[in-house]
Amino acid sequence: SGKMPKGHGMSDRLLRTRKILESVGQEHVLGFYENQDEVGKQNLLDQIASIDWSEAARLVETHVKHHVSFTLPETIEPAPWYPNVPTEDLKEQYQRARERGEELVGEGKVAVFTVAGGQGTRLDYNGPKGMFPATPITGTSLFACLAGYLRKVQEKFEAAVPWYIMTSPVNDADIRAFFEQNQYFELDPTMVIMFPQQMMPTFDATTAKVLLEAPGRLALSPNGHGGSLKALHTSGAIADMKRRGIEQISYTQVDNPLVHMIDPLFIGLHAIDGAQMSSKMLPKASPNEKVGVFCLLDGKVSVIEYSDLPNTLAEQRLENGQLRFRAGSIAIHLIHVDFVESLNSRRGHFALPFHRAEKIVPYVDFNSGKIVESKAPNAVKLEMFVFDALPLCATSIVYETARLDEFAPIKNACGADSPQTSRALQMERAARWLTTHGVRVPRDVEGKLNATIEIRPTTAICADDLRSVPLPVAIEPGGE
Ligand code: UD2
Repeated sequence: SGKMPKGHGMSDRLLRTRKILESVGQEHVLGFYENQDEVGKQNLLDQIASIDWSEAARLVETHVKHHVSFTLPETIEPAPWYPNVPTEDLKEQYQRARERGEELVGEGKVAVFTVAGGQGTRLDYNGPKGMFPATPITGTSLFACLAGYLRKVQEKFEAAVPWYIMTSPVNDADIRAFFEQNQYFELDPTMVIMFPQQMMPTFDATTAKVLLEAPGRLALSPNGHGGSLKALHTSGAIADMKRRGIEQISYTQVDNPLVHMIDPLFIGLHAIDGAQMSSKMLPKASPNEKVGVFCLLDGKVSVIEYSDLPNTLAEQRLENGQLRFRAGSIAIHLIHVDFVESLNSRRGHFALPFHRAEKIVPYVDFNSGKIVESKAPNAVKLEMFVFDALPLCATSIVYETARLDEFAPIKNACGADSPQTSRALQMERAARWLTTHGVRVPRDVEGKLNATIEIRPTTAICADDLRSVPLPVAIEPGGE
């Protein structure tokens, strides 16, 4: 008689949720719902509500129950690129491009964008990767390196350059707190815009059921860096860019302390050619280096993952001994704001495809409620890759950069692409910059650096910036 039963809103919500889950055959995720306390119940329903279940159901059919096999098209050619050092006939074009790039940055039409939503599992670091101490002397974090770079850019170009950062629901709060604690590294907080990417459920590889990581919690993981092109739109970041008059997005990863977040030449080449999305490449160090390769597939610039590139092609050499397919992707892109919009406004679902990865994921047994640790890959994770947007472009250019100048990623706890290799590369670049200004840098007989060197990005983001800095005649051997 007019009186609502207690918890009515909640049970209503539960009913609605159950209905949605039943329609996609995933209602088992509510199996331990009643065992949760009120907060636990709420959290589980929130988590379920954050998932696009019709997309999940579609992907179960195409990617979980079946393997989508990658088939190389008939014609595969290396993609052409603009060389790092311009040939005679390109010199004038490069000059114009650099000027155009500087103009666009100066007019405040370029934003920088860092993808930082990954889980960084290979680094074995307890926290968001951007908080990892990266530099050799001061142990400055990756985020602080990037922030320092940006401050220097704003100072040099006397321009406002907003910084968009994609987090994930897993690390968003930690990253925001880190920026707060550090007063946004002296950046204007209204110019640093963070937004989380979407999560995807993890599926049981044999039953295609969504896994639980705890009785009251789904096993979710970020939907890949390709999810950034969706999250830019759904988060309102693109609308925010338009309000600020941004035209181009300079996309880089959080893991590379040497990255040039703003590169006027690259920006100009991309803008003058009217490209929608462009990329930087590095010549691969060896046929089996684990980076994707820029190819022309049916005439479209595309990245073929290293695992998909047949050995016979990976090892092909030109007459001069160089690898034929050597343009390695280092995940640096320029993206036109309108292109992101177009990817999100195509009819049907978001334009990028998903990739399937089989992983070992601990999960809750649906009968016992106990955690099971599998020894072999038991789960399917689904991710989108940002470079899958390249073949959707009408025009896309590739520009070659120099390895020593901007690639020192931190990915693994040890071995290749580790904090140790990154620090060594950071010091090599600093040493090279100092040498160009006549500073003597100590090296042992094998040419190995015999000093620890660090140049803050707020001091210099290119060798030229050191011109106005008082420099020593020589660095002490063994010194800092
Ligand atoms: C990527 C490229 C590789 C090469 C290399 C250069 C793929 C599959 N491979 O390898 O070809 O270009 O980078 O460094 O892309 N991230 C998110 N959300 C996610 C997943 C990742 O924001 O859901 C971010 C992550 O925080 C990091 C970046 O994307 O900044 C790279 O992610 P990764 O470690 O998965 O890519 P990786 O190193 O396998």
